Amino acid sequence: MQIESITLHHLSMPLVSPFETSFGRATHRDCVMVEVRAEGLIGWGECPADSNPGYSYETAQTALHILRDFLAPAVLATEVADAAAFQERVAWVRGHAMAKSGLEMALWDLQGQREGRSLRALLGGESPSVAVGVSVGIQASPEKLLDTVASYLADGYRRVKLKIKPGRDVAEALAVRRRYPDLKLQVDANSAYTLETADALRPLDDLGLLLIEQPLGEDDLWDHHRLQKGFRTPICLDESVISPRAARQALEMGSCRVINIKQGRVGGLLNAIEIHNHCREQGIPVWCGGMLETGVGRAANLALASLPNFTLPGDISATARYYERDITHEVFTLNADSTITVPDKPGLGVTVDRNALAVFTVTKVEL
Ligand code: NPG
Repeated sequence: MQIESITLHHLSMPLVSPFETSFGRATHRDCVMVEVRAEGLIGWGECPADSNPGYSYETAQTALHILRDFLAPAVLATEVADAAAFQERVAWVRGHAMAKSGLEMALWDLQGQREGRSLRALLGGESPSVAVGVSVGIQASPEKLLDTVASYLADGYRRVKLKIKPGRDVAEALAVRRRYPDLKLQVDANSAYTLETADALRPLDDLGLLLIEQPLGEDDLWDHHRLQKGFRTPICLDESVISPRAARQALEMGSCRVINIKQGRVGGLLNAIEIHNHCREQGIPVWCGGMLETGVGRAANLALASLPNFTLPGDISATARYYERDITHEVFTLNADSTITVPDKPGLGVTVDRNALAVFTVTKVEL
């Protein structure tokens, strides 16, 4: 594909309700949409770097910088065969996985449109719909949490993830477990504990949780191994798995028994598939994480989650859980069985609503 132009759109989108995690409270979600024109087609990619470095060192501003000054120049006005060719060309760029993933996604979208194949088909996905759950932010009190969970269950979600942090963990999980003894339930600490303070989490081991996600440092593998030894509940890694190599090492060390795959965090769909395949060979279940994506990133997550080893429900909720107005014309809804249907049109299978895009654009860079 001959790459003709690239436009970067830094967006800030209001969330339907504030989302609180151990690293902060968000009322808006930033991202950088990458628009790539080639051969009369337009491909879209979403870089999920947020306004602040609470989850990752990457921010929308660092992603704009890396995309504008290094990644886009590597492909502009050149022939790029596919996502693999792009990754080879930018392999010298250290880190900045989310920036890379945004441009890579746009190339997949272009490839799919050109070949008339859906992203699911390109990636080797199987299921036409994928099991999903909902991620519930830290609430004002355990009572408020029960109300919020009840309303998501009324919406049809059949798997719930609770955000936790020190002091807002066991009582909350216990309250939900008592009310819903059979609910598929898991917790996510986003690196809020140390090996020492994680002792407070011990009662969680008796709650029949699907998993405990990223309790310790975002750069840690070894202490997670030590923690996992003392827990029957699987530890799941998110932040710490930044590449296929990190995934392999985490499994070799016994740092976790489940992996959350986010294509943005690992540098794109190619790396995500590599991690998926390795976990499958090792008998390790994976699930698709979410970063409050717009309809563009959500379409990519759905295609990815249709691969066979995504055996646990993903953090891929319906559009209405995140945004009153999204930037895609397509709106994702929850099916009665707590699944979402994977788009089957060519490429990502979604179209961007230019009016909505303009409403949420903070900065636009045309290259
Ligand atoms: O459904 O997209 C979703 C949100 C799932 O909890 C979720 N994401 O730590 O995994 C996380 C968290 C997150 C949100 C991380 C935004 C980074 C940014």
